[in-house]
Amino acid sequence: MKDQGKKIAVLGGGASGIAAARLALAGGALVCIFDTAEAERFSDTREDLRVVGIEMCCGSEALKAPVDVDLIVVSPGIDRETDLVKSFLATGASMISEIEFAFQRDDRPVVAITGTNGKTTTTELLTHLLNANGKRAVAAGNYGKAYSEVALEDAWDVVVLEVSSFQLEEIDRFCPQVSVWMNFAPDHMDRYHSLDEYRRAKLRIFENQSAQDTAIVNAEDVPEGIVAQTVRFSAFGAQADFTYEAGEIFYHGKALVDFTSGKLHGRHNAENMMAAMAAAHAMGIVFEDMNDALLEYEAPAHRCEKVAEIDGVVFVNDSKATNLHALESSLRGQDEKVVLIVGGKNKGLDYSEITERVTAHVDQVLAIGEVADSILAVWQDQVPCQKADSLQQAVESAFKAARSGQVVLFSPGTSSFDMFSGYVERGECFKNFVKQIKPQIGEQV
Ligand code: UMA
Repeated sequence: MKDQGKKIAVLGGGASGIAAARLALAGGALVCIFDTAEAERFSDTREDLRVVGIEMCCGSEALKAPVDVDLIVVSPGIDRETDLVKSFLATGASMISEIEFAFQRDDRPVVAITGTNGKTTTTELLTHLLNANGKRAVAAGNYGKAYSEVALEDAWDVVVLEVSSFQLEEIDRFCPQVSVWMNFAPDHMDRYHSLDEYRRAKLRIFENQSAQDTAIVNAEDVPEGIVAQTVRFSAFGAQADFTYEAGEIFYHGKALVDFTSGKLHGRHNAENMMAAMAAAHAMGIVFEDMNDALLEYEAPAHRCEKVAEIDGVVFVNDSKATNLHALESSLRGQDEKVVLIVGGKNKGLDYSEITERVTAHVDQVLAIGEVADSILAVWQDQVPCQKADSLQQAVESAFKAARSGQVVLFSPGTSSFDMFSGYVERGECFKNFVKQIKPQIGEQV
């Protein structure tokens, strides 16, 4: 057994920490989880863990690192500057991230996907494509199960990992057979000192790949220094192996799939599809066998999800867009100008940052929530704007304002906590209000 007799300290008692502890235990290690939250939070799990032989040390006790630790496994949400990490590093033991720990204990091929936006859709779609073609694939990592949990399961041939910058920070030998770089935009600035530091963490996805491996990258942002064979994609006109034109996806000039007859919406989703196709291809699936699986795949709920078409007006629910970058990326993905429903909690965001995008892609704005007045103040001189008192009123007004063939896009660009418990409830309400619309000419589909 790989970890026989080793003393392994797992930092963090969340999903990844518990999974790593179980994996360490299965390898014969003596395991203890250290978590600075108070013990009461773990009253349910702690006893279950103790019964199988995993100890847990909580609260201020967790900061007293034992001197004889052989290996530290850190959860992604805990950064190097916390007291917990500092006290363990002071023991001199080496520290790796949970995904590194799982990678060293699981020899199945890994496809890893990173990026600021689109990684969950790409992870899901690729997993679906592989499964539809007889490869038993599982989605894990930052999305789905923790990698360490999957490493204990026999049911899989391929692991499709969504990976965050946090998970990549403490890797060592982690080497995906296929790495995917969706895009990059500012995020997590509460953890990083600079944008460059955040980007460098993400770029580690490529650092152990060799020329036998594949790197699938957005042609608008090709990172330097990649050693793996590079495949590029772009739905926005950049020179690439995978391209998009008039609703179709092309590979080296050959049409592969009619994107518009599928269930995804927007060019950014066309890029997610290209990345998934490129990764499946690198894993040995031929393009001819992908079509059905690509067209039947539905977007995860609340991420540019096509909800209904009423009298030719298409309603798209993008309630997951809780920041301006997500809103901007949804707008950029639209082929024609949309009617936009936007707004929610006032997080102090500067809506003027995306005015240019709004004027290029929006015919009419309906602003809701706490932030509605600030949105009107910023955009109303550039594009017709109206305030709605509720989401239901906004949906009704948007339907009146939209032409047949036009999209009503609900992409709030901020969080929902002024009106809803979260983006899921907000998206469900949007869908219900759309259902209540009475068609004037055609049937709802
Ligand atoms: N903790 C301490 N001391 C500290 C800080 C935290 O003990 O100083 C403890 C907390 O008390 C808590 C534990 O650490 O009990 C939480 O660890 P964690 O934040 O790593 O959470 P997990 O439950 O293990 O979830 C993590 C990922 N979370 C983060 O990266 C923040 C999950 O991604 C991931 O799905 C899961 O591992 C399984 O691999 C979530 C996420 O929000 C979805 N990711 C970020 C994002 O997508 O933006 C990156």
